Amino acid sequence: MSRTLILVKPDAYARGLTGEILARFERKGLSIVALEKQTLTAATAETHYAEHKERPFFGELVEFITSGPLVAAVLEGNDAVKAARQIIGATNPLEAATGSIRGDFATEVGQNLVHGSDSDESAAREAAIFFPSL
Ligand code: 3AN
Repeated sequence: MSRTLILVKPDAYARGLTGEILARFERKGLSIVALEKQTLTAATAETHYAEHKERPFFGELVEFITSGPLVAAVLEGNDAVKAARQIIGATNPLEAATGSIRGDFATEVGQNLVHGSDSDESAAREAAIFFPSL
């Protein structure tokens, strides 16, 4: 068993897709270990996205992720990072497979609904940002 950190980003929350998205992870076999609605400060967002600091879209990314409430969750299951990323789909929603969250519900890379950790190390680092007492 391993864990991953996912974010139902502000676009998904505003569109009322939180339940739909969480249900897909649960149906895959991932269970919810921690779950909380949060609104991020710029400082927290910059910490979370630290690896993208030099990317041209970093400012946009921070602005978007702090633009409204999101739902953070720690999920647990067999190879949780890989399982969650399969459910989420490719970064660009227009390249994401039909049946994935991004493939089914999004068209823009800047508003791609969900974040999922990309490794076990990232999952541990990110879970500590959103759930420091876990
Ligand atoms: P993923 O979320 O699929 O792991 P990353 O880690 O490459 O993708 O990118 C992190 C986030 O940065 C993406 N979820 C997306 O919101 C944003 N992003 C990535 N590439 C671009 C881009 N070319 N333009 C705007 N935003 C981007």
